[in-house]
Amino acid sequence: MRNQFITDAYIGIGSNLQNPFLQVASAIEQLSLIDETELHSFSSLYSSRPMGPPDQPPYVNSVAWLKTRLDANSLLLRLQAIENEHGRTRDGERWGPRTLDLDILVYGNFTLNSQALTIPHPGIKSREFVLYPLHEVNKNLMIPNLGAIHRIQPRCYANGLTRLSI
Ligand code: A4P
Ligand code: MG
Repeated sequence: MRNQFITDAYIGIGSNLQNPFLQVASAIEQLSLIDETELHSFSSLYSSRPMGPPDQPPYVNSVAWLKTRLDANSLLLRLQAIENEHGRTRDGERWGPRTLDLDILVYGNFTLNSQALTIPHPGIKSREFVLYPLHEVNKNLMIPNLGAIHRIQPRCYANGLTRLSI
């Protein structure tokens, strides 16, 4: 559904299968084509250690800042369609390897806690591969229920997170 207002939405992008760097770059391109939505900016691409089962390849992660008139549920549907176009399957183990994962990290000041959609994304506060790129795209971001990104990010251990050169 289309909103009257434009909302700042931050999308977490992750991949660790089938050329993750290209998967993430292609996802950013696809995000720029979503209807009612503008790609404002995106972070560097980072290499990160897998969270979850350790016997999986390293991840490439990034964060995109969108300005959208779509409501959160409509935006999620667009993200899932992009995941599917990138060969995403949903039959593996929890936190197992994937070609592309797109999560709504923050959607304006909005908070929601349902199984289909939890906003802000519950993993934000402990994940270096989310907090560092989020801080890179907007150092002034206030995350509902959590606080200022410039206070949260420095408290998070970098855990070998590496910025990839393009
Ligand atoms: N869902 C609820 N809230 C949201 C939201 N804010 N954004 C629901 C997106 N989806 C949300 O998601 C499962 C369900 O969550 C969806 O049906 C949606 O309605 P999924 O993408 O199908 O499955 P998932 O991603 O495997 O689930 P989960 O548990 O959310 O995994 P995470 O938290 O996304 O973690 N290690 C590194 N280094 N980098 C990574 O990016 N990612 C993961 C996945 C594991 N390890 C990683 C990384
Ligand atoms: Mg996900």
